[in-house]
Amino acid sequence: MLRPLDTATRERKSLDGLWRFRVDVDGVGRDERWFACPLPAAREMAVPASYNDILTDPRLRSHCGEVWYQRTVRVPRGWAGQRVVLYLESATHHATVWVGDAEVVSHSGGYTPFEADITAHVRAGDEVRVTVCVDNTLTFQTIPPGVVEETPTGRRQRYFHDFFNYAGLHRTVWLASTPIARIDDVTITTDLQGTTGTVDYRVDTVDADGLDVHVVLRDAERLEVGRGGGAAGVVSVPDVHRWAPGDGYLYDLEVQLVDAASALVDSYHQSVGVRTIDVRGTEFLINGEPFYFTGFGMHEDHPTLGKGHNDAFMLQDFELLDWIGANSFRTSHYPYSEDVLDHADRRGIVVIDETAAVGLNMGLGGGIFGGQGYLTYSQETINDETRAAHAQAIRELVARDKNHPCVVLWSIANEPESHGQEAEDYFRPLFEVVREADPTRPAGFVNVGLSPHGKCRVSQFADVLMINRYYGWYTQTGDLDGAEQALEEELRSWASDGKPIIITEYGADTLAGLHAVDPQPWTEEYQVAYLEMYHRVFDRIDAVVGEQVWNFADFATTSGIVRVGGNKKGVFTRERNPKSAAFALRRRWRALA
Ligand code: BDP
Repeated sequence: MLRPLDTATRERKSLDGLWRFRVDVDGVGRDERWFACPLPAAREMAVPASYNDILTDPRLRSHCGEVWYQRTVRVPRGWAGQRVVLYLESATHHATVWVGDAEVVSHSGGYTPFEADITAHVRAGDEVRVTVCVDNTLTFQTIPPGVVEETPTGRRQRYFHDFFNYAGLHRTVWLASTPIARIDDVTITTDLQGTTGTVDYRVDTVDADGLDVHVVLRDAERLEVGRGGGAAGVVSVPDVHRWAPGDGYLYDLEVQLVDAASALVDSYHQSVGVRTIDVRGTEFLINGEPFYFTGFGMHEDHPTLGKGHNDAFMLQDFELLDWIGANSFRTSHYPYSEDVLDHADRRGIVVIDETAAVGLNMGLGGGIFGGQGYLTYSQETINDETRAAHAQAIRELVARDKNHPCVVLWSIANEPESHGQEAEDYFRPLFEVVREADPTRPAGFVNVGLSPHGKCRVSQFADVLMINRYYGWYTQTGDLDGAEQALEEELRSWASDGKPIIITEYGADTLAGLHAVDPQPWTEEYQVAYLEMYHRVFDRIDAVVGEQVWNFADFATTSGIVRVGGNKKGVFTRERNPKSAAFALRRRWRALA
C-alpha cells in the first residue's frame, strides 16, 4: 500500500474539513443503518482532530464506544477508467467505512493507515456519501490494551497508559486515483562504499503483465544521477550526498511502469536518503560514525486538537527541537503522522519509531507504580490474540515507515512487563516479526524500572537497550544524591551487556512558574537539577549513547491523583513555552553538537 500522491498518473483529493458527526451514545447506529442516509441529528466535526476536546458535554468527551463521521465528495470527472481509493491516514482506534450503502473496509489500530478500493462503488463525476464509524474502545486484545469495566454508574473505559485516550479521525482522509495496472509498493535500502552510495530498490506491481519497471534517481536539484530497470535492482550514486543527522538531504526515486511502446502507465515518487545504520559493540553508528541521541520522547498533543495533525504545530515543534539543539526524538507511544516522518527526513532529525504497544504492564497504570488488579499475561488479559494484534501493529508500522531515512531504530513496545517467562514467551516471536519485516534496522523495546537488569527477560532480544528511569522522581523523590548513586549502579550493570544504551525517558513533573531556592520537586529548579544529575551519570558511562528527556511538552492524561491538569514533565508547557530546563538543555546539547 502506498500513500496517495499527485504524480503524472495519479491524483488525490483531501477530504479534510468539516464532516457531519454524531456520538452514538446508545450504540444504535449500525442497527439503524446511519450509513444508509444523511447522518440523523448530526452536528459538525473538524477532520483532522480528536473530537474529545471540541465537545463541551463531559459525557461525550469521555464517551466509550462508537462515533460517526459522514460527508459527501464528488469524484473528479477525469477519473473515469481509473482505480479509486479511499485512504485514511488513521482512525483511532477502530473504523468501519461505507461508501454509499456498501461497507468497504474496517481496520483496527489507531495510528496506522488503511485503504479501500472503492472503484466499484463510484462513478467519475458523481457525488458519493462516505461514512466512517470510529470506535475508541480498548480491550486486553487491542494495541494499546485497556478494559471496559461495568460500574454501578455505567461502562467505564480503563487504560494503563499515561496519555488521554483521544479518538477520531486524527489525520487526513484522501480520495485518490491510481491506474488499474499499477505500482503497489516500493522498498528502498541504501548502502555506502566510500563516497559511492547505493540505492537498492524493489517494486511490487499489480495487473502489470507485459509491463516493465524503470526507475530514475534525481538529486535535490532534480538532475538525474542514475537509472535502473526491472522490478528490483541497484542504482549507484558516485559522490553521493549522504543523509545525515542535521543534513536531511533527499534524492527522489521516480518509479515508472511502462508498456512495450515505452508509454507511461504509472508513476510514483519515493524520496530516498542514502545512509547506513549499524550497531557495533556499545556504539550506534550512522554512516559509520558514532551517534549520540539528544532529544525527547514526544506526544502528538495540543489543546483543542488533541492528537489531530496540524502542519503549523508540527513546524513549531521541529523549530523548538532545532532551537534546543535536539537531534532526535522517539514517537512515544504510537506511530506519528506520516507528515511528521516526512518532515524529520527533510530536517535530518533522527527518529526512534514506536508501535502503540504501551500499557502491557499491570504493575503500572497511568504512569504510576501500583497493581492494576489484573495479571499482565493470562488467558483473560494479554494473550495470544493480543500478540497477534501486536504483530500486526509491528508489520503495519514497518510497512508504512520502512523507507524513511530518519527512522534508525524500531521500538516494538513501551514499558511492558518484561520479567518472567510469560514476557519472554510473548516477546520472542514479536522480535522475529520485526526482524522479518525489516532485516536492515536494529530493533528493541523500552524497558521499565520494574524489570531491572538481571530480572528483565526481553532485553536479550534487543539490539539496543532503551531504558526509562525515574530515580529522583518516583523513587528517591527529592533525594538527588541517593538517586545519582542508584542510577549509576543500575546503568553500570546494563552496560555489562555490551550493547548501546539509550535513556529513552528521564524527567520530573514541573509546574511552570513554580520556583524555590532549595530545589524541591515540582519546581523549575528541581527539573534542572534532576536533569543535570542524570547527565553527570550518562557522561561517566561509555555505553550510554543517547538521552531523550521525558517529555518534550506537557500533555493531557487521564485524571488521577498524580496528574494536575495532565502530565507536567514537559520541558515546554503544552503551549510550547520554555521552562528553565529548556535553557539548561539548550546549553548542553548545543555544546555536545
Ligand atoms: C513512563 C511512561 C510514560 C509516562 C511517564 C511518566 O513510559 O508514558 O508518561 O512514565 O510517568 O512510565 O511521566
